[in-house]
Amino acid sequence: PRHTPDAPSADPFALATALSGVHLIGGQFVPSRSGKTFPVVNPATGAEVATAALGDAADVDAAVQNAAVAQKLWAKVPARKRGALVYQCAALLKAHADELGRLIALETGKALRTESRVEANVVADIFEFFGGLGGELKGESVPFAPDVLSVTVREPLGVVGAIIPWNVPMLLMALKIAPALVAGNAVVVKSAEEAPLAVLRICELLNRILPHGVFNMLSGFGPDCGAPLVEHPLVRKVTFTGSVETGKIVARTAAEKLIPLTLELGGKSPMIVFADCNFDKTVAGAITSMRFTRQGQSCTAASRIYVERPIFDRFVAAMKQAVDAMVMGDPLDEKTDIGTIVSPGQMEKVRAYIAEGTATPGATALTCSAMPTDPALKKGLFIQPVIFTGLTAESRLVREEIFGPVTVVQPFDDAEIVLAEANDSEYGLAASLWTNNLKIGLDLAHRLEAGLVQINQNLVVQANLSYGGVKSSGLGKEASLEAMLEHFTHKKTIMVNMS
Ligand code: TXE
Repeated sequence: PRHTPDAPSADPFALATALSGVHLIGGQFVPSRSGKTFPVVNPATGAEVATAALGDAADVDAAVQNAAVAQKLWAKVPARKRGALVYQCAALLKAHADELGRLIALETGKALRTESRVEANVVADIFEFFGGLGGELKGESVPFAPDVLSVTVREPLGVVGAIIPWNVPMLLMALKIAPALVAGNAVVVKSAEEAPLAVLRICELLNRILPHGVFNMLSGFGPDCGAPLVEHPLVRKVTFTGSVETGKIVARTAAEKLIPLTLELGGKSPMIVFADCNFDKTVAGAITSMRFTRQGQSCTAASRIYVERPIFDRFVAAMKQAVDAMVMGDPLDEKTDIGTIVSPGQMEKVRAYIAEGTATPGATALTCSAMPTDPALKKGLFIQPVIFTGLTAESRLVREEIFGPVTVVQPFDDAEIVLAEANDSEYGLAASLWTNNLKIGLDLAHRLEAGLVQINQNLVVQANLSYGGVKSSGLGKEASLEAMLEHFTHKKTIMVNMS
């Protein structure tokens, strides 16, 4: 029995309490087999707002076994009917978007107006898009011989293990489970330890529409709950978003089992600004591309900005002025532009990079925006955004993913040299180019090593556009029809000899 409201709740604190201490397994909200929980903390105050069930291998086994049984029945539901049910979920998610936004703001510290509510609306959109694609799970008739009928059909993979991070957990979960379900798979999701609540609420909503057991949600830590999920013999596909380091661990296990894998592993995305750009739009684009509103905790954050020398000084000054005007404060306050860092561990990581950059000879650190003054937020994980100049290509701040409100701006004189610098990275997730010369823009867009290149804009992930990186940024694609077909089904050939 649950004590969560059917109607959308305006009080994220009450909802967090009501969602405490359970996994969702086989349509039932159950505590961990061990009975253990862990705290969920509001990063804006340091206060515990809920507990989450602490999952381990026993919970994983229960969830996967349930999913395996449900999947057999779910695969027999006609594909368009599966899609129609997923489409129906979109309406319910839309009705709860504001509530989900508040809940994710509470547990991750992402500002409600600029980030959290936006994410909640994208989630509904993803369910709507994939819900309409049931009819696209079709095969081909292949010419072979006059008396042989040769066709291909798309079949589900079975139980999918989905592991998600904390930065945009609702969106990343939706990109995984909506196409997996429409394709006829069952899913077991392992939420991120920092953000187990909003995704659990989503599952609770889905559980009102979809057959019990086709999706299951476990909370817990990586080695104790994520690893057994990847290792479970009945899990036939893994889809993971997180760090490169953990992605490699997951990939090793998937290789041992010889199962397909999708990985989305972050980035160090270059933004290249030419002097002929629309100056004001490009400055605004730099602020949104860097996702200062999410404290830079974004895999596509424009954390390396290259600006053509004639406008370099003016551009850096305008960026600083724009970030200074942003309000850092309580994530749940509608006036807030910038919320908090997600966890003390992440805070330490970001501070270490800032200290290293500040101590680098020749570097300048422009600290922006003002710390919140509200005494209730004095334990909050706030970091003032920093714009670095004067760092060289060898600096760790230019090479490594910081996942914090830190960007490095460098001048350039030559398009070929800046292209080489942009490509000189282990990552290849996203890039953007800002110029009114489309000839140069398109030429560089083709030669940038990235899964996504945008010219004169920087939009967030779209349900119908393929998304995913090259190099260490990942394997395979998410979003789009192609992702559903290529990553959540296999193509079976059936031949009938009619002679
Ligand atoms: O990542 P982890 P963390 C990057 C970003 C960030 C860094 C560390 O640079 O600073 O990673 O973040 C689960 N088997 N990104 O520690 O560890 C874990 O419980 C199976 C970029 O949060 O990769 C969580 O659910 N699962 C990224 C998920 O993996 C395991 C988003 C991600 O955690 C596991 C997040 C294991 N052995 C961080 N160990 C992006 N691509 O946007 C952990 N997990």
